[in-house]
Amino acid sequence: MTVASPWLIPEHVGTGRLRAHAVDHDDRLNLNGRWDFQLLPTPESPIGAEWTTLTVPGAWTMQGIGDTPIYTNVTMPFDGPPPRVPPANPTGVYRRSFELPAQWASHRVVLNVGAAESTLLVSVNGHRIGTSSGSRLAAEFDLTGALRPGPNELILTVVKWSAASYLEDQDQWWHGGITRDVYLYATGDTYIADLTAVADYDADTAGGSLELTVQVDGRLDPGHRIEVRVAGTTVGAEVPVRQARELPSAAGLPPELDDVDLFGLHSATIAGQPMAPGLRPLADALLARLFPGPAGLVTVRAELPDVRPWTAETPVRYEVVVNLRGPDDTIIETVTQRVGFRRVAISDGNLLVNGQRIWIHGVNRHEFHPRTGRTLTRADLERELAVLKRHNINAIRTAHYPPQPEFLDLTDEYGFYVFDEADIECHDYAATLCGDARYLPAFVDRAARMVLRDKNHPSVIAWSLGNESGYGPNHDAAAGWIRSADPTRPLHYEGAIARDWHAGHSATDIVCPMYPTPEALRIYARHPHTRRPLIMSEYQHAMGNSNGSLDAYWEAIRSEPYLQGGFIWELWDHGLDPDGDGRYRYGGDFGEAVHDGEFCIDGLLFPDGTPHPAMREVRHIFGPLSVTDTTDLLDGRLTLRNERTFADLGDLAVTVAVATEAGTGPERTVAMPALAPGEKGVVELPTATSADLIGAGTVALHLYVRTATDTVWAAAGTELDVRQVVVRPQQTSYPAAPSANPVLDLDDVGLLRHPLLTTPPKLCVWRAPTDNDLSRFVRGRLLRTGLDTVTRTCDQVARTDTTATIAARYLTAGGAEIGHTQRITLLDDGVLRFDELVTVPEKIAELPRVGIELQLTPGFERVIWFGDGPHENYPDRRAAALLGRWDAAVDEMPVPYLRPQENGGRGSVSWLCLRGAHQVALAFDQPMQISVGRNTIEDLRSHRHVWELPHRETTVVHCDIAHRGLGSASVGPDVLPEFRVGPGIFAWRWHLALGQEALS
Ligand code: IPT
Repeated sequence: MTVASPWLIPEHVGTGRLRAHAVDHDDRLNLNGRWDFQLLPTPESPIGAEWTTLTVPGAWTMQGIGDTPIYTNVTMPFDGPPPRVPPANPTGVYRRSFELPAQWASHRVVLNVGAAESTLLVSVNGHRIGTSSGSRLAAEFDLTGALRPGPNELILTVVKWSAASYLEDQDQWWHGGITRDVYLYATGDTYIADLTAVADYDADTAGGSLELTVQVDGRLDPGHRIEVRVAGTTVGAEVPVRQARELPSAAGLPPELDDVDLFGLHSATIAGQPMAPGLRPLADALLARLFPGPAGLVTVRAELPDVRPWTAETPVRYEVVVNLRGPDDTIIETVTQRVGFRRVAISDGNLLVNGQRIWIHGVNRHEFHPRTGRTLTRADLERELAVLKRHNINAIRTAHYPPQPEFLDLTDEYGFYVFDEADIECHDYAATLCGDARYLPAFVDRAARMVLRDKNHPSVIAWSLGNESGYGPNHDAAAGWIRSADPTRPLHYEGAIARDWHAGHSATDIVCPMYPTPEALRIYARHPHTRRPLIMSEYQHAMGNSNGSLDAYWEAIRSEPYLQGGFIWELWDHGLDPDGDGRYRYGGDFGEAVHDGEFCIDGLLFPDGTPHPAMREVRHIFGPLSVTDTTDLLDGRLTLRNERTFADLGDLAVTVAVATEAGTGPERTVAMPALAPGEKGVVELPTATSADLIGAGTVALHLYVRTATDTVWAAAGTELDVRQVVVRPQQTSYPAAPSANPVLDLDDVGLLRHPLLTTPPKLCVWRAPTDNDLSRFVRGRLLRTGLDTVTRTCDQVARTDTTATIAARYLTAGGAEIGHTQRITLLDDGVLRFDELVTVPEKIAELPRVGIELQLTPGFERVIWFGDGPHENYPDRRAAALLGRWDAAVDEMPVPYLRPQENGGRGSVSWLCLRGAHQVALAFDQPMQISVGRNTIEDLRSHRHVWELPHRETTVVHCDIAHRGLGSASVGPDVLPEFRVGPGIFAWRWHLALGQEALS
């Protein structure tokens, strides 16, 4: 049965499609590869004679066939209202032929199309087989009747725009085509159609139980049996052949029913071995007979007293082998299912796993690949999940649709808590579609098929109804379906609480707001109506140089009830690189008429998978252990706490090293006490380390936490965190070597002249706006001040041979005047001392920085600094930064955010040296925020992509007495008040040694 033009019909979800299920059939024929392809301008256009070829899976928009990607956030890429579909509607026709393997001759053959965007039509050998919509779930069709010996021709037609596109308005690229695997599988005419494994764990008794429901379909004869093996034990039960309605309603059962186990319960037996202790059929034979299940449905239950539980920290899984035996006892089919025993519950306002309140150290994760669009290999998934594990991330929201199936196999194996999200986002029509009954079938279909597919994954601990779709009856319908079908997991839906955090109970069990402030979390936690756990569905918008104050969120979360964490938005920068030339693109780069520019470049990972520096902060704040008491540090003792929920720290190796201004000393191993989850314990530092600590020049103790054993996600020795204890305040040292060129030379406007300077040390009050600075909430205050164009006027220069006092004014485009007095003194050793006095008037409410900028001639290649490092850090993102002496290439200092902006900062710097043929040293009497790079603020401001920046050999140095934090205001709160820079008087002293002989 097919429907004409299903892409036009909002009620359409599929025709001829098989029911979704959780069983994987191994007997497969892979149809991935090169397919014949043609792109039609509309679905109604006739198929032409010209075919090209295309790779399946893979979006056609990434394969140079003329239809290119479009990036929009909220806005639909075509005019509505729903269900209107634009007349120009790219339609891909995929064709290939296949022959059935000889051994499939009398088999039932099913086609699985993993994902097609957005409406799929299937025909085989000229027969119309069926249709499906929903771009992120597989569609399956029984092809058996349409197949023949020899070559068979399969045509998959994929219509890009449909009535269903309105439900797929996620903030990501619009692509077209088949983006997941395509394959055939075969079964016998009696087969296992589905499997539901509820593997429960009771933390009080430390026992597990398994309830396995097997749906057998096809020809059902008396005598078919299901046999289940788990944890070394086998349980068997007969498959009922009758429907419930066939049973007599009168008292008494016909004698033959005594032979039929209707629930598969009372005949549960242990095959071939004595019943294991604790494994017993939980049958009530009488009940089973009174309420028989439908034909083909077998439920087997077993209690397993000694299972080890599954958690994200201890992802222990067991293999369940299910055999379907024929009446003659031969095995017809074997299905293997991995299970993890665990219990998810909400109790007293806490989300519990195995009875414990857990932390959600989460990220939102889209399916993204810079070359294919969103088609990922298993190796891609492994790499991605390994990066997350290595950064102590333990939770993933599958924003905003169910992931490809293998992903959840890996999250089960690696250990993650997953919030599995239905493919529903009608953002542009959020106010209406959630209540539009024409879309009701699609809401329920998308939610139900996700649950049916993913119900057996221990990693999935909550179902999400989708994203940014308002809240209406269609949500409650989907919620009702899920609650009834799977009472073992809570529901998550942000729309239900968007207006009122205490509302929306029918659609969400978790209060899951987006982008609240840390303060709002505290208010919720203390509110008298609070009953539900709060897990932020999105926070910490990672766009560009961002993620300020992650620590402030976690201070609130760890100190208040009900708060359990959240999912950072988001994992990937969605920069596309169809040509593989490293020139990553964002919205507008494909000539889209309507687009949202760089807003898709908002991840913790660059498009190539390299972590942003913010990932260091993430890793640190989610780290497995903390230092809780340092009182006895100088006696060689520290108190550590195991920050995990389930596991001890036996899998970690801890070493310590002492940081001084001269560098970091040797690492020495710490003998760790056995610490149970949450437990504190005292560690004794190695004697030699204790001795170093009290030695001269010590500034900090660094504590390295690494894996001690190989895991699937990291080799032994992988660093998971570095903790720091600052031992004594930084001292300012003064550049030791004398300056080679001891003159104080000024130009006629009072600026220093020196052969190594291309730009003299000048006041700088501007930074290349970060994405957060450009947010509409911030830009008014920060950018409208006109600080980006200041004009310097030199009022007075008073000088002697060795001193100069320069009074200057900086007039902003906004009409405000900043006063700057610079007093330069040439010291006996040739070093220049600067005394700076900057007066920022009240008229300038906020500014990005106050500091000195200078630029050095070409030839400086290395930078050594003493301060926070080694990675980029800012005043509100420095929890993971380590005080020490760091050394890097100048070219490694900048961070290549795809849209150029302020970057590469390092805080708490007392001194830095730039080295090449010469050495230039700067030392500060107060710790400064610095940056060192090749490009000027104007370079960064005026280019749209990092790969367009001019290549320069000069070195630009900034040293700021005050520098604004980063915040996350591109979506979310601005920089917290304590990290903003406002008007006032700024006074500091620093030294500059220009042109020293290069030191080794
Ligand atoms: C939120 C969306 O859920 C997410 O998909 C993404 O668009 C994010 O914003 C911004 O990058 S919705 C917004 C109204 C907060």
